[in-house]
Amino acid sequence: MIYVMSDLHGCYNKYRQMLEKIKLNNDDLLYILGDVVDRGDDGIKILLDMMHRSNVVPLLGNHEYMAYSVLKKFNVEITANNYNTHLDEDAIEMYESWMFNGGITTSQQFTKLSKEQKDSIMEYLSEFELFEELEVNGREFILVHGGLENFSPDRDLYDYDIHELIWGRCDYAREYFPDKYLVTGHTPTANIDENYKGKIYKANNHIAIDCGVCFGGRLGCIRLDDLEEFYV
Ligand SMILES: [Mn+2]
Repeated sequence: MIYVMSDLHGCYNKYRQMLEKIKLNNDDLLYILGDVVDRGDDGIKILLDMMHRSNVVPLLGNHEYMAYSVLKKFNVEITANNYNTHLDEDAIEMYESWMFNGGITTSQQFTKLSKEQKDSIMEYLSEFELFEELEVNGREFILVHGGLENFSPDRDLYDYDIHELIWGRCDYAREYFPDKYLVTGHTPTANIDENYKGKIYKANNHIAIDCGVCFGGRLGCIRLDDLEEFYV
């Protein structure tokens, strides 16, 4: 079976509860569409769990992108050679923007890790893909964190830049593909339509799965084989 969830935002307990609920086993595949870190307390703890599961496939969210960009810059030894040049204005701006977006919990947890754990987290984050195309049970799916900003039907998926894919949002009122489902996180479903508060949004060949767990909502998960929904 193939499952998809998104926007865990540090909610480790909800993540573990969902794995129990769907009874994830080694023959299953679980896609996590980004924003594992920030806001909630335990983003790093979730990453440390995910990276040891060969059947969990992570895609990049804007929060991993911010975390990775900043930590790459800050996770270096300051020496006599670089102390006055290492942190330029760009790095400080990136750090401030990450903190503004709830990065403090991730930053604090990262600091407490061993050198080996830090390196393995950085290596893991560097491998996150931007999107995935799948066919399951005769249905086609595109999985991406944010959306396909500046969408045009004849634009190739590889032509979207990283910001369009992870910061962009979908126009959920518009059907993008007549024959494919676009599965996204990033935009809490309550922001698409209040009636979908805490629920997976399915309309116009969109499947939006961020049910706002870190804002007191629920964690949603969808099984692509039969479009069954799960909540904790
Ligand atoms: Mn996001």
